[in-house]
Amino acid sequence: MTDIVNKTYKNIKSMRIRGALDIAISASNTLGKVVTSDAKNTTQLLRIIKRAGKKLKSARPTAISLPNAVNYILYIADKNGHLELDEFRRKLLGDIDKFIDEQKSALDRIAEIGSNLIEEDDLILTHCNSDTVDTLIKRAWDDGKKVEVICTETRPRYQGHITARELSSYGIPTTLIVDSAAHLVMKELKIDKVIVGADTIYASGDMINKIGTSQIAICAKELDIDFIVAVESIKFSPQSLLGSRVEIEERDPSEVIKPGKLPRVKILNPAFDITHADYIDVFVTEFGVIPPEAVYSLLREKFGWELEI
Ligand code: RI2
Repeated sequence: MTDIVNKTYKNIKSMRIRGALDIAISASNTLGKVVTSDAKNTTQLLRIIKRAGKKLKSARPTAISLPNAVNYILYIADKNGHLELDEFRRKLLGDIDKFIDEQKSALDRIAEIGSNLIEEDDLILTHCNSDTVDTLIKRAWDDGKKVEVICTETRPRYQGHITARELSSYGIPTTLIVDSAAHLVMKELKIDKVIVGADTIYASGDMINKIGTSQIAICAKELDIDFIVAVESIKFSPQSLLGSRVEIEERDPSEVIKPGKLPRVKILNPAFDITHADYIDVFVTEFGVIPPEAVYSLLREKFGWELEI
């Protein structure tokens, strides 16, 4: 069973599986498989599940959706630790399936709610690749809004190409720009809305997303363009209510430049940045559209279980 855990760990770490929601779902699926491992009794299985959860959480440090999903499953496992082995397995597998279904419906609900914010002929700029944003834009398109989308290429890993491919193959007029063209394009082409996904949201309403997001948010503020974040509540950080912060992932320099090409130059490769609440107009969540100031209450209401651990 450690094989499947190691495989998922490696896939998440290497970004073969990526996107804050997908890594949470993939870790949850993997824990579901771990639940079927051989074990003498519930106590032994609980130990195996906890070990797997710890390993999966360590795959990437920034998207809080990963530890949130794993912690939720470990919490349910602990709560049912008194059950006899077969019943424990049945209960946990049922709860994991339900949890995954809830995440998928959150995505659909966000698309439905977010589509109402989109107006006919909107020119939308997005950064990186967010499944949540893609789903929202496609939903608006299906609802008959003739939008156009500008995608930044998103150096160094070019996830903007994924967005561009995804939306253009859906029939949505799509343009790709280099990251550094964002301000000029936002100004000259008169972008109506910036819509991005997120990896982690703090109780303060600050949010973490792919590197480069914060400078786009600053440009949006200067140009008076709506800055919208499409995000499932699984990406909200309950620990931030107690002041905790996630680590900003620093990835390998080889993603930026071929090793040895600039031998005397240090390469920095931070994968995420923080956009302060002041630069965000609204979050579109599965519970509705909320301003950054409302994140605190939403966290207290929805993540009571997390603060109990
Ligand atoms: P969804 C991604 O991180 C991007 O930062 C993206 O905006 C965010 O996760 C949310 O993605 P990475 O895994 O959950 O590419 O909306 O580093 O797909």
